[in-house]
Amino acid sequence: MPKVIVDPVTRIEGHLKIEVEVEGGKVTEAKSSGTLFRGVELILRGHDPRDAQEIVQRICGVCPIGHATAATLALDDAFGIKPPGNGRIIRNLILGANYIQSHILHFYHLAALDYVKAPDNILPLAPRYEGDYRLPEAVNSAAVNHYLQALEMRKKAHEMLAIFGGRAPGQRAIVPGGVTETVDAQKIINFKFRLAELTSFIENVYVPDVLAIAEVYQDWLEIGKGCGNMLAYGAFPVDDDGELFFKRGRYTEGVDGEVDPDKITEDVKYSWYEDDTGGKKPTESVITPAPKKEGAYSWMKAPRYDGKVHEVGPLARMWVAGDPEIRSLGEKAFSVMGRHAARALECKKLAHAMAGWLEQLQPGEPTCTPHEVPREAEGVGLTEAARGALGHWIKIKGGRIEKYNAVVPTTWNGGPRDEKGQPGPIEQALVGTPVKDPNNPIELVRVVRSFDPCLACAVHVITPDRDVRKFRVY
Ligand code: NFE
Repeated sequence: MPKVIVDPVTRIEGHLKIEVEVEGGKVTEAKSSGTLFRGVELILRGHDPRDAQEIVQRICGVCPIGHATAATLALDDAFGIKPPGNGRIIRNLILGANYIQSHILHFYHLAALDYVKAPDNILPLAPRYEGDYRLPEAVNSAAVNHYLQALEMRKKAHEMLAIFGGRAPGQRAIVPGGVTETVDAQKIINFKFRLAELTSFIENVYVPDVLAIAEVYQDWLEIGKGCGNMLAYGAFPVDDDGELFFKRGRYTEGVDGEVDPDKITEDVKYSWYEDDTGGKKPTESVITPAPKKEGAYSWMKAPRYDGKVHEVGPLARMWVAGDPEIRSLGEKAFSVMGRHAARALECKKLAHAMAGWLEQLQPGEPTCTPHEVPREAEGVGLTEAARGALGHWIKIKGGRIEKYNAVVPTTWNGGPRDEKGQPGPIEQALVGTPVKDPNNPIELVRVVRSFDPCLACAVHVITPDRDVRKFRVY
């Protein structure tokens, strides 16, 4: 029974190792392993709580806004405050700009080269896995050109973010109570023309490219199903009562349901952390590293909802929102191509909504609610980073951070088995995947990359005594 190891999986963010058993040309067992430890929660201890939204942005350079948003929602909750309308909208626009940049990045610069045959002599488009490139020549060469155009588009998305965020990617505006930035007509116009250009790219290039690839690779609507359970915390509040543009909800064992944050747990039985008891609530979850723990194989934890495995991300968001285009695919949506389609269609939907939010800004009106830092408090911030459900939990004691925990999208999707032995979503999605040539396992990376994993979010610091292997870069 050949064992195939891909370590590290390239063209994702951070360091992920995939190990699978292949029998009869198909994967029979899979292990997903995060090979770094994050540790940012330990750094936060003892800090002024208002440092949280700054420090957590260092978790990841791709989704710092998701982390700043989750942190400020946790602080808003702990401080008992809400942002004024302008503050809420600017937070949405900054987060939305980051989504657009991130989704374009994922498709063109990380995933597309699994389907688009790039010229062998152009770096960084080569080297890559061989075989199974099926696009008609005209579609293929257009997609190669779009790879370069997409770099320009991402730059524009960063510029758009910086109009209200001060800079990108690590913005400086989002704070408890709202944002530090003010609103004026010039900023609205500067944002508006960049958003229009990005929307045109999304509608006329990104979505058509994804659909063209999906058309030719239709078999990938049947591969990489995963757990089939979907979870979204929801994001982008559209009014002061907390109505969300991306809905909160879940789909568990074929049934739609509501989300009760009390049912979120993290299991560390197969993770390199002290303690191997069952799922603990994020406020009680252990973050003390135990790199020599017997049986463990990942620095990622295994988050569960009501003890069950759930996938998070654009597919989960579009599915739980009942998006007609995604729901019309039926369970085929739970697939490699389903994830790419959901991400592109969500990007279009969000860009349109952002144009409307921009119109609601009130120049000269306040953007932040004044507040005091309490001596003792607890808070929870649930949002959606580009890659999925993101939660931050904070406990304040003596006016300082006593405990902090971030449960991130990639630990939901890429985490290991739990106490009951249930594999995580990526592990489940890999099982059954055909592998034609174990020396050239393009099928495995197609499955993994469809989830858009980010191990920087999940984990951070490498263990010094780990074996360093010889590897090929694809
Ligand atoms: Ni590092 Fe992240 C997003 C978060 S994924 S990219 O989106 O939160 O774990």
